[in-house]
Amino acid sequence: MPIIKSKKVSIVMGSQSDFKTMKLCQKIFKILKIKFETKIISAHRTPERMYKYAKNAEKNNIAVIIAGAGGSAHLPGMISSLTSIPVLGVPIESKKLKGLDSLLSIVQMPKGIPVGTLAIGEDGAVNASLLAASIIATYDSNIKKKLNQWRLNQSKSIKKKPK
Ligand code: RP5
Repeated sequence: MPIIKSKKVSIVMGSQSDFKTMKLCQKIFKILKIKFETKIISAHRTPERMYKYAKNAEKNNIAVIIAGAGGSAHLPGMISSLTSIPVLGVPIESKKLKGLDSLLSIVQMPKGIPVGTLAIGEDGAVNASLLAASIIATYDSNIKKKLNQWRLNQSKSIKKKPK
């Protein structure tokens, strides 16, 4: 099997408390049979872990990084500053500002270092996974088939009339 096909998605998050949102990414990748890893990496609590992780991401065969963070959410941007692997940011719904703080911190990256920002919370986690799958589908026809089937199933599940 060519090496390119064995690439994985890396799901990272700033805290254990983010996992209740970010575990939805795992669910999608299991359905689509995409390889993934899951880690807690905090930009401010474990900066050295973050640096080592981002610097080794290429070597570790990571195709896409999904980074979830809440509050003053600098994790996705910091990781993106250390690697050119695409980084998708999931703003975690914070207690005090309902995730608006997380959203603005992630989406407002100054030009030069991009982060693809998704919606706040669970919708963002699911869509980040589907977007990661779309990125992988550009070079892996097997994943493309699975993703298209998933979308078709979703369409079929929408009733024509409300009850
Ligand atoms: C951020 O602080 C994390 O991403 C998390 O969303 C937020 C709160 O973390 P805990 O206080 O729950 O560990 O770094």
